[in-house]
Amino acid sequence: MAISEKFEYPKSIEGSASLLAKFLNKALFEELKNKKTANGFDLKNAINSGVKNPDSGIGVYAGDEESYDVFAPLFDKIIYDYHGFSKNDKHKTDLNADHLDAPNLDSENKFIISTRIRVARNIKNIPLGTIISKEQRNNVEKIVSETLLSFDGKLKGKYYPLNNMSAEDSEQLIKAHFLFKEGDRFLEAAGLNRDWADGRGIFHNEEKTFLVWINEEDQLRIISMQQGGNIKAVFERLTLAIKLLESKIDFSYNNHLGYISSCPTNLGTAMRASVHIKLPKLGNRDTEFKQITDTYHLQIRGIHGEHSQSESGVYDISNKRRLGVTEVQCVQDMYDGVKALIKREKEL
Ligand code: ADP
Ligand code: ILO
Repeated sequence: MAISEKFEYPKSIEGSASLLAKFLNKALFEELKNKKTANGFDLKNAINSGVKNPDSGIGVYAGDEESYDVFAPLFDKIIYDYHGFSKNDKHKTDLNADHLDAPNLDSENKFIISTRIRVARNIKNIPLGTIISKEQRNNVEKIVSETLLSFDGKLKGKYYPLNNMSAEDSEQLIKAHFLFKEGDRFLEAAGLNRDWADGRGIFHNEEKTFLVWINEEDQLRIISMQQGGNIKAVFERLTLAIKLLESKIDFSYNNHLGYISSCPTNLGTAMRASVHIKLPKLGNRDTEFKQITDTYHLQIRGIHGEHSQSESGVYDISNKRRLGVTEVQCVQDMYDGVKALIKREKEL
């Protein structure tokens, strides 16, 4: 923004269905427009993605942990709307896989193609990707990749920096659902694509069942995935990796919001547990499909991630709630919902 340009209430969000548009009225805009965090993250940074993309569902991003305090009059409402979590609530965590009740739902592999569980993490006292500097981003890459390279056993793997990867290799990894693509227009407007592809990369073990994305939307996305529907095995591997990483790196966490993430939808557990599942019959019955997913707090995505379409009746089904529920509950939501979906698909 040129210095002389005035920061005014954004007209583009009028009529938008985003949570930003729902809650940022003119009075609130005036209250927040000159506020900044110690890292210099301001309201313009926070809302730019939703302003540039009025078709956003949410429309805001944070720049650091402090953003959630400084812009609380806006963020708290968005958080309440998305997670049903209010400003006096406390987050809780449970990474004990023994607390999960999840016998294999589909041992004949008729419905579930693959299972993936990821969590986001960001390092304490380093700005989030929206305003991180190039040096800080490179430092995150160094800290995380060196830590991961010390892992042994089934988590042992290699680090592949993106700026050193051929276009063919990255395309193949993206197509096979292992690697992230360059951020879309939502991430672009949030500042998350700056200096692409420097400082970004992927660590994975030989089997590609344990993967860590470095410096995508969050500084770390820790991922456990495998073919088929053994949800418990995927969760166990993930919790092992999280515990190891947490013993070596201090992540941004507080008792109210849990793990701090750049998008408020990822706060709390920062967990998305998903299956790619074949539901060709239910997929043709929009209302009924949505009724079941709503009952179990699930989200439906296409098979190439967020904002993509389903192909051949295959859907990405994942937990929607992440804050105010434990990690075990997130996975249990997904498991219970998938069980109900398979039951109904069989009946049809
Ligand atoms: P995130 O999980 O970080 O929110 P996306 O929705 O963009 O991000 O998904 C990232 C990648 O993970 C995409 O390639 C998507 O197809 C893949 N993916 C998600 N769930 C599964 C799954 N259960 N099995 C295989 N790939 C998956
Ligand atoms: N900013 C986008 C995406 C929000 C949720 N998804 C994430 C965390 N990638 C929007 O507001 O639609």
